[in-house]
Amino acid sequence: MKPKISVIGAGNVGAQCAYRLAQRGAAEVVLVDVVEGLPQGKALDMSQAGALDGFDVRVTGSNGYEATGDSQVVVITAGLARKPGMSRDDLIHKNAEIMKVVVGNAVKYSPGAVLLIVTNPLDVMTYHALRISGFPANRVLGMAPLLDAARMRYFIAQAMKAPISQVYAEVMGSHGDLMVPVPRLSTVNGKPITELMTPEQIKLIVDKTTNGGAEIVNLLKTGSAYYAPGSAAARMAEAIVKDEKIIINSCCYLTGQYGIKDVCLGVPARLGRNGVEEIIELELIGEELVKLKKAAAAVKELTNILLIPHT
Ligand code: TXD
Repeated sequence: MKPKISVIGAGNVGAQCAYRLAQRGAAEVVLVDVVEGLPQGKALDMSQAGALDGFDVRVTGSNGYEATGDSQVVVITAGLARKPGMSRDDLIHKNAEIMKVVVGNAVKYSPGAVLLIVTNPLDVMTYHALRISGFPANRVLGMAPLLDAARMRYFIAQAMKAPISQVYAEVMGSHGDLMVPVPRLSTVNGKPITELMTPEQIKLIVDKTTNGGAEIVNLLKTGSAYYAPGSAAARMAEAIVKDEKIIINSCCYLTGQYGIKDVCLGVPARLGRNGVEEIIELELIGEELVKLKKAAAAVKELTNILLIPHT
């Protein structure tokens, strides 16, 4: 029997995530949304695409949570997305309320699941979900650094005229202005971009990566990016259900790694059946570590608006 992955929020990101999961055949997929007919309609549409795309997994839609029972991973994309002029942080109170309802139901029906948070502001919502779920920290993580790294890989590939498959990008920190792209650890064919590009070129890549989401919001005008975000969430959910043990930068609860604790922040993590199975501590130097700590302090401040510390 295939494992089950539920995706809560059948909007742009949730639908793309569900569709990628179905295409990859990683798991049975359940799509949930408050809007009547929306998850059912999208699930039906995706299932019919199986005849064309060559997949045969069960995709169902529901407005309730019974169908999500015993999911191995619950991906949470429910919430509001940014519009032009809004920061991710503007979404905090509304999305925190939605998160409370969604996490409560996810925990009730799938007490053994790993929760993969996508809703913004990502680092704050991951912490919020961890706290309200009562789950151990390894079973609640967030998707953003993988997306941010995909964006940086794209910008590097473009600048270097290199195939994107040969580009690696290291991105840590928070999903927002205090993102921490690390050029020294980002490579083309294994060579650090600091040896391949000028400081000006690198600064441009870092700026474009940090503003990658805003650039798309400004173009779309009615919402935010969803193809790459949905694919990133699907990739992480797949790594977890397949117990891949691969390293994917994720938003994780830190307990002293990098000298940071009691905050959820983007760091490299080994993902497997138990969610975050190991947090990797890279040797950051100088400004890199300063920027990471600055991001941690900012996320903590924002998190404190909503919450009491997790114990
Ligand atoms: O890197 C990242 N983490 C992100 C995060 C990248 C892209 C988008 N990011 C955030 O994900 C974005 O800022 C939003 O907070 C979420 C979802 O973005 P999306 O673009 O999918 O938004 P939509 O299309 O508006 O979809 C949200 C859906 C919509 O269908 C609502 O009806 C539903 O969420 N929704 C709910 N579903 C279930 N239960 C409740 N309570 C609920 N409330 C709203």
